[in-house]
Amino acid sequence: MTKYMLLNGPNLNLLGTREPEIYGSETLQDIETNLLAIAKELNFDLICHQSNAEHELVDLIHSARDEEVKCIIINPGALTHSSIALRDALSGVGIPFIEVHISNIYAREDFRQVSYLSDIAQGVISGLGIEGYELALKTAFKKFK
Ligand code: CA2
Repeated sequence: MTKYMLLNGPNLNLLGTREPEIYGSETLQDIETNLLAIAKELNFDLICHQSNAEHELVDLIHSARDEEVKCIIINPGALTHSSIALRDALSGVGIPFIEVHISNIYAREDFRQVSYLSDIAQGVISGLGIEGYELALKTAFKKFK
């Protein structure tokens, strides 16, 4: 069965608990439940992980190659703006990935307007709220089988 991976980075486990004006009121569990329901309906596998640790995200990206994941949907959190390690991991495994941000990073602080990943991503979705994850997953299913 075709397999995809959803990765969420640092602090995204806090979704729904604080800053609802920026990130909405739904939890990461709500997001994952919704995406897993889509996976069931469309008959594909979805592996979901969140980690606050950069090295764990790197290891998960490496594991995606062993698992023959066809596309990674990743919200790298604040690591977007700093992590050469995540960039190297994603380019190293050579699996297409879609970068998702709940907020519009281009309408926020200057430091959030720099992504170390966007130029090697298949696409970037930023500012569409949690709908962005669904859009990314459905696009992955259409494009990468
Ligand atoms: O907009 C996004 O999805 C971000 O990737 C979220 C990151 C932020 O550092 C990026 O610049 C943009 C932060 C995630 C933190 O999420 C929280 C949720 C609720 C309460 C506190 C933090």
